[in-house]
Amino acid sequence: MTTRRELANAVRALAMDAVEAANSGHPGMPMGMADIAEVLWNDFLQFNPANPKWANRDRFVLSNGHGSMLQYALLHLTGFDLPIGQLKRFRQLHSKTAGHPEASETPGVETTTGPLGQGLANAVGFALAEKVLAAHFNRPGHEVVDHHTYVFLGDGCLMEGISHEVASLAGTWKLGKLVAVYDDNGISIDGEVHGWFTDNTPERFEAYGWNVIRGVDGHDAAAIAAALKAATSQSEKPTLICAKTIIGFGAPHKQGKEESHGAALGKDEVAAARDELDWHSAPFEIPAEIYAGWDHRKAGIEAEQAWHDALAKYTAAFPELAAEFNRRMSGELPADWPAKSQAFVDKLQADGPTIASRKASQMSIEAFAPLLPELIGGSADLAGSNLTKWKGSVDAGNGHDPNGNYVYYGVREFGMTAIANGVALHGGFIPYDATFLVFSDYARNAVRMSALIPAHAIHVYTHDSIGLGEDGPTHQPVEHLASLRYIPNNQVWRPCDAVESAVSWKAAIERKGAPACLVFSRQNLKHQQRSGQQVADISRGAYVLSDPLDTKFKAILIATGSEVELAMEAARALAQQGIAARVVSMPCTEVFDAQPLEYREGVLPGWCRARVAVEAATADFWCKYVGLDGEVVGMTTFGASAPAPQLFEHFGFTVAHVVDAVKRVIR
Ligand SMILES: Cc1ncc(C[n+]2csc(CCOP(=O)(O)OP(=O)(O)O)c2C)c(N)n1
Ligand SMILES: [Mg+2]
Repeated sequence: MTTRRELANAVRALAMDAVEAANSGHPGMPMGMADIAEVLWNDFLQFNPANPKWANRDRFVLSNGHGSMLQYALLHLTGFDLPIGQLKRFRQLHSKTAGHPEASETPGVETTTGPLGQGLANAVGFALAEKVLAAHFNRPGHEVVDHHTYVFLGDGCLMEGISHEVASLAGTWKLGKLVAVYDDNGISIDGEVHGWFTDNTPERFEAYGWNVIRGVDGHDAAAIAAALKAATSQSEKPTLICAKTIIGFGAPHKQGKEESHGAALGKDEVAAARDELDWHSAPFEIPAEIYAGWDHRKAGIEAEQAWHDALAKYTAAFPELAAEFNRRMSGELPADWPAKSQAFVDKLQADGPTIASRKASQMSIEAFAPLLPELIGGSADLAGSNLTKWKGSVDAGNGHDPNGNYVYYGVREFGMTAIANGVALHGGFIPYDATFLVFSDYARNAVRMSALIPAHAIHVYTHDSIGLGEDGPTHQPVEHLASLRYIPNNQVWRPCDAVESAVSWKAAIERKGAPACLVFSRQNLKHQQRSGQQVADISRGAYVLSDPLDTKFKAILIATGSEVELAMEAARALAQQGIAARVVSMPCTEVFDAQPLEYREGVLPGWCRARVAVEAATADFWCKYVGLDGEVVGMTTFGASAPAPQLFEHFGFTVAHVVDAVKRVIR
C-alpha cells in the first residue's frame, strides 16, 4: 500500500530532478509543500485532467510561483496532458514547463504567477467571480456555480503590499470559498525572515475578517486534511491555513535553509535526499503504484459528469438562463451586440456632443452594459471622477444580489487590477476597473500581467494629462501613456471625442482574451465631423480625420485625445497661410501598427516626412512616427498646478506653436 508520504515524495523527486536537469529553478518550495499539495489534490480539489477548462472546477493558484515544479509535478502525476518529457525539458524554449507557471502555456495552470502577491490577488478575483456568478445563475436546488478557489502562498506574497489590499477585500466580501495555504517556512531568499518579516500573520488575517487556522504541521497529512476540512465546511469567511513547513524537506544538508530556495541542489545532495526520503527510482522515473495513487483521470471524468447531469436538470428547468450561462462561460458576445453597439456609435456621430471623454465613456457604459450582463465594473474609490457607474450599477461586493455588477475596490489600484485579472480568467465576466491615469503606476505590474497572461480586463484611466488642471503635477500623468504603450500585447486607446470613446469601448469589449487601457479626459473635447468611412476607420487605430480640400498636403499632423482639436485648429490656421496639412487622429497606436502596410501607408505615406505629432505626454514616444525630419509638441517635464487652459498655453500646446513646428519641418 502506497503511503501519502511516498506520493508526496514523487513530487519532491520530480522537482529535484527537473531543477537538476535545467540547472536552474526552485526545489525548496515544492519539497516543502509536497505533503500539503498531496492532500489537497488527492482529497479535496475538484478537477478533470481531461478537461482543464471544465466550468465548475475548483481553481488552484500557485501564488509562490517560483515553486512551479510543484504544479508541473501535480499536473503530470494526476493525468493532465503534461507528459514526463515536458518535465525533463523544464525551463527550456518551447516547453510547456516555463520557469514560472504560465496560463497560456500549460494545461491546468489557471493564471500566470511569479510576481509575488499577485497570485493571491488573482485568487481573490476567482473567488469573487464564483460568488457573483453563483448569484447571477444559481437557483434553489440548482447550484450550477459552486466551486472553491485554493491558493498557495509564501512569506514573499505576504510581505508584498498587495496582499494587504486583496486580503482586506476578501474579508470584507466574505469570500467563504477562498482557501489560502501559507507556506510558513521562515525562509526567504536572504535567509531566515526574522530580520524582515515579523508580522503576526494570523492576527493580521483575523483583523481582515478571515477564518484563520494556526499552527498546522505542513508535513502531517492528517493535520492538513483536518485543516482543509475545517476550511471547506464553512463558507462565511475566507480561510488562511498557516502551515509550518521545512523548505527543501528531505534534502539533508540544505533543508530549512535558503540554499534550497532557488538553485539546483547538486548531484551529491540529490543522492543524499533520495536516501533520506527512501526514494530509489532513477531520475524522472515514477513507480507504477505511485502513478496509480495519483491518477485522477477517472475521478475527474466522473466529477465533471455529475456536474453535467446537474446542468442538464438546470437546463430543463431554466432553458434561457442555461443558454445565457453557456454563452457567458464561452466568452461569446450576444448575437445583437455588433448591430446595437454600432448603432450607438453612429448615433453619437450624428448627435455630436462636445463633452469630456470620461463622460462619453460613462455614456458608452450606459449604452453597452444593458447588452452585456457579463460587464462587471469598478473603481478604486473614484467612481464619481472616473464615471464608471451607470444607472444599472449594483454592488457586487456582498455576492448575493442577482444583479451585482459593480465592485467598490476602495483605494487599492494594484489589488483592484490583479483581482480584475482573476475575474477575467475565471470566465463569465468582462471586468473593467478604473483610477486616474497617473495612478496606473500603482497598478502597473498587474496591467503588465493582464497583457502577459493574457486576461480580458479593461483598465479605465481618466484625468489623462495636464488637462486635469489644478491638482498639479502629482496628479498629471506625463510618461504614463508611453509607458503603457510599451507593454507588449496591450492596447492603449486615447480617444479625441465622444465617438472615438465609444469605439474604444467597443474595441476593448471585442478584444477577446486580452486587455485594453482606455484613457479619458477630465475636460470637454470638441466633437469632430466624420464620414461613415472615417467612423469605420477609427477601429483601425488611426485614420485621416481631415485633408485639404483641393490640394495635396505638404505636412501631416498626428494627434491623440485632447490634442486632436488643437491639430485641427492648427491645420485651419496653416491653410489660411497657404500651407496644406493633413490631420491624422491616432487613438490607438498598437492597433494602427498592426494594420496592413497598405493601410498604414495610406494614412502616413512615406513620401511625406514633414510630420508633427501633438500629444500632452512624453514627447519621445512619437519619434517613431515623425522620424528625424519631424517634430513633436509634447511634454518633457512634469506638469504644474494651474487651471488647464493656462497649462496648455504654458507647455506650448497652442495653435501658434504647432503652426511654427509645421513650418520648421516643411523645408
Ligand atoms: C514581486 C516579486 N519580487 C521579488 C521576487 C523574487 N523572489 C522570488 S521568490 C522570493 C522569495 C520569496 O520568499 P518565500 O515566499 O518565503 O519563498 P520560499 O523561499 O519560502 O519558497 C523572491 C524575493 C518575485 N518573484 N516577485
Ligand atoms: Mg518562505
